[in-house]
Amino acid sequence: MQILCAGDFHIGRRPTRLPPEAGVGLSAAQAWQDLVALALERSVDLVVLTGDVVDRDNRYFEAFGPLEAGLDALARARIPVAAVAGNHDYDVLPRLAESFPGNFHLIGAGGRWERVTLATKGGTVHLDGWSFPREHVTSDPLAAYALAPPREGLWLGLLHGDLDQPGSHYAPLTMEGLRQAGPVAWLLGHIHSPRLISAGAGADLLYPGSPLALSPKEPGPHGPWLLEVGGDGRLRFEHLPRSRVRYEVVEVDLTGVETEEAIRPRVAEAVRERLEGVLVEAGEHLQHLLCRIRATGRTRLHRRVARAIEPAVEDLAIRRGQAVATVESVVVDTRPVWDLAGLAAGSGPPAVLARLLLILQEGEASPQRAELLTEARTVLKGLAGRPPYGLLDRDPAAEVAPDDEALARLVERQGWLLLDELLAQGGGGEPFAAGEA
Ligand SMILES: [Mn+2]
Repeated sequence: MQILCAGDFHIGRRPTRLPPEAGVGLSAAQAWQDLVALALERSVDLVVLTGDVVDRDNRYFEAFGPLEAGLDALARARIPVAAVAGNHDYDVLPRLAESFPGNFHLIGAGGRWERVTLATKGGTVHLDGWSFPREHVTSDPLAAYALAPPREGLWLGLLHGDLDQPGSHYAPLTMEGLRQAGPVAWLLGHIHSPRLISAGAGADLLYPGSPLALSPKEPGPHGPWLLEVGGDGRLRFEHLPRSRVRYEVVEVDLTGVETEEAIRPRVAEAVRERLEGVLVEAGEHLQHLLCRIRATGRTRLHRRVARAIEPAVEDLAIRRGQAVATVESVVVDTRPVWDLAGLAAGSGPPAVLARLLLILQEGEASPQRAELLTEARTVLKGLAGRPPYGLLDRDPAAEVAPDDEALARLVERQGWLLLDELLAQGGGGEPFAAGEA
């Protein structure tokens, strides 16, 4: 048995931050049409929709035509559709169900648990579902769930709600409650980032996520899921990353960049690399990759990066086949390069720190450097395991016995960070800043 599952289309919406010249077909309505085409192509046994298929703000204008056309095509191919309503389409989906009696099953209308049993060509499936009766629901719908286990066939739960957010106004659910309720898997809606929770005992939980990526807050792959029931009766989940739009955070290390003109090629290279990587996964389905650039590294341009980088990359467009990658926004997280020699000649804590950093830059033969590292090693040993320094354990360079080079890198990095702090507190350290013409 093959089940195609998706939710949170929000038909009526377009992905945010797309440039105005972005291609047509980058809409939630198109993502629905793509899902229908895929269901027909694979000749699946069932399509499951987990709510918020239609966006509340735009519900009648864009949604009805494509939804009716798609449901009509699925009905003609005898592929049933089961759905629960979410907080956005609690009023639209029941009306749609009336137009498609027999093939479109809205389960649990009005917030009452209901079981729909379907005899598909791949076998019998029982779907226990609950639909939003109104926009806000502040209690866990599972509290009223009391359907008895079916005698045979696949047993699935279908629900729209917020997971492990106790104060949520959108049907707060608990992982424990769902996993112990009875069905072998819960197909969920509301959270737009795809998430499969499938370990240990208890039901599998799947948030299929929105099949079209809609916001930079949901980076990474998006697309429908294919559920397959194997011979052993267990479910297998396959994510199909078919979203035409994708958001990615791309880190660009500006270390060594000395001029404003050198920023753009550095960003372009990183964007090109990411586009090629994403295309390996998404293939011909990807049309637009929107990159959030996070500029990092230590550069003499530090204080000019924020001003220079956005105009330098706003019209950047890297093309590969049908796909284009552009920059959606920039976060600057670079650090300055300080003039260590100038600082070391001064006085106070920054001078002491600058002298230490200069010693660290000396070669391995330097006795001063060796002495410093021995001292650092002793201090580090004393710190390891003490609660406030637990984070140090996460640093691969801070393992129990780092070698001299790893230790030098660790001390140097911490030294630079401390120097940034000291100079920022002391009024910015303007007189010491190097290369800030
Ligand atoms: Mn929702």
